[in-house]
Amino acid sequence: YFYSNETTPSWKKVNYNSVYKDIAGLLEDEDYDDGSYGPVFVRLAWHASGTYDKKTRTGGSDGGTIRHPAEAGHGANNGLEHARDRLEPLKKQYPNISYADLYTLAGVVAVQELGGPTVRWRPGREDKTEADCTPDGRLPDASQGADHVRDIFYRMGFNDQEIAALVGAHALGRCHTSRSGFEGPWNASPTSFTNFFYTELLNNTWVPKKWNGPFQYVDKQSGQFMMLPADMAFKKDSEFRKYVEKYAADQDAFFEDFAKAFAKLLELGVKFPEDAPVYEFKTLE
Ligand code: CCH
Repeated sequence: YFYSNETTPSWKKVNYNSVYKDIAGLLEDEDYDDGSYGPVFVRLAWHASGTYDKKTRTGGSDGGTIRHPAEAGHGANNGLEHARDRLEPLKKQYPNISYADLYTLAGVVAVQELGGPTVRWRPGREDKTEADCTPDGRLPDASQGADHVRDIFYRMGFNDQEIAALVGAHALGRCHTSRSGFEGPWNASPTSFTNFFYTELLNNTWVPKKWNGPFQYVDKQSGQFMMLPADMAFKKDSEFRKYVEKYAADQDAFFEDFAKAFAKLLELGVKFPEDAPVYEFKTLE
């Protein structure tokens, strides 16, 4: 490439609208889970970002360190290889995109293409080495309650309203015994981004699941849907519950607040280049 300007940073050489379309093309697969990689893409973007510690300004999506065995191997990240492996061909196709940008963008594409709100996103994260991986234990433990959830998310810099909005992502996907030990989807439409996490949480009677696995809840009526102990904290804790009731009653309010909190999550600790543009991608058909 005789004419390429060597000083152009690699993040500027990527057509992100094109990457968006290609990620969207990887979502559907009738042989995977409920037919979509979208939920596990959202979980990958969140776990890549949710290691942030505002005090030490370490962790977060910058660095793309979740791809390194030292971090990929944290128990909370079990199963995320399915998402990374699915995205790997795009890293080959667009060698100038950082893993950190690719993984966070995949979360944005999944939210939008599964029917959720538009999420503002910026490129410019840079990949780092295995030495930059965060220590284990920064992501939430699903068997715990409101105090633990607050400790984890306050450490990132979120407030109760933002935490309650973020957990609405549990409208998507399911738990896998082979990954977390827990089992089942949260509702009947795990490949659609909806406010059903809140409506199911409030409207069902949740009873302990009778099994040999870790303690979790199932809905009394059908036994098909699940809640984690940490999910149930959003019903029991009166401050969280205010927002659960609001989002259950008002899907637009949920979409607006989720979009803001999710965009913030994906940017925690990232030092963006000054000229990095903000994208608001158009959702495809
Ligand atoms: Fe989550 N989540 N999450 N979660 N999560 C799991 C699955 C998904 C917790 C625990 C679990 C967020 C917050 C929390 C998704 C998005 C978000 C699983 C099952 C556990 C356990 C993993 C498995 O077995 O495959 C806990 C605890 C918290 C907070 O306290 C936030 C925030 C987000 C995104 C904004 C998505 C999506 C899934 C489904 C993944 C899939 O593969 O279907």
